[in-house]
Amino acid sequence: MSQPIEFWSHKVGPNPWKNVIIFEELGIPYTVKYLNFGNNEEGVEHPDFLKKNAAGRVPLIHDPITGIILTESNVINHYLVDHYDKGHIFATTSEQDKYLVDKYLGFQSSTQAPFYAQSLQMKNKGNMDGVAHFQNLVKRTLRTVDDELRGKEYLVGDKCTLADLAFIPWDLMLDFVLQGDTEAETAQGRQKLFPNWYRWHTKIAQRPSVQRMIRLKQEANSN
Ligand SMILES: N[C@@H](CCC(=O)N[C@@H](CS)C(=O)NCC(=O)O)C(=O)O
Repeated sequence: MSQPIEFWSHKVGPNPWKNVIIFEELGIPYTVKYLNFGNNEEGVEHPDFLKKNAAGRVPLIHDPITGIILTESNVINHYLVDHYDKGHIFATTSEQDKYLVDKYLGFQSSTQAPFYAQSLQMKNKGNMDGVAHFQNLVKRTLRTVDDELRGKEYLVGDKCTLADLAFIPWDLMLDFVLQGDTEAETAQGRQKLFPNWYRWHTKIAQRPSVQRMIRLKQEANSN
């Protein structure tokens, strides 16, 4: 692959970092442009970027090899796997598993990401009732994943899939998302409440691609 994928991202927002994990897993070359949240020249709401994504959000990719332009982190990851997973690392072995991966990706983007994000938004606005409301929904999300993982190492089948990796960037922010929640604000608290989730999260977080993503995020934020 000679021409790198162009990737529009944000230094802190977790969604684009899901794609970085898959770039790293599959060794896909990419160039990154970090935007900020706002309508200035480098902002996601600047008219130039809104022409690329009317929703004014990152991630966005342009693959110069296929000409494909895409938004939505989970859709981008599907595209990357369809085109660049030559070793079939993420192939599922049955139709049931293929749709289960999509089920968890849907749950991640419709439930995990918005609840976690709203908990932080409420904190920024100083709305403590809102914080408590969304922190309860965050814990309900963790409870759901914990229940789904009972007796299982991974969410789908017997190997790591896109579903497992999609949860990681937001889950790595739980110390902030659940700050002030007496029972779940620490890793120890979460281990006690959600032991299946905790074991799975710890294992997935140790994958080299995830560790590399964590390092790249730290580097991006130290500049
Ligand atoms: N469902 C989308 C969510 C994208 C999203 O919310 N991105 C955040 C950064 S993590 C963003 O660009 N926010 C800018 C804004 O809402 O103004 C995805 O998974 O790609």
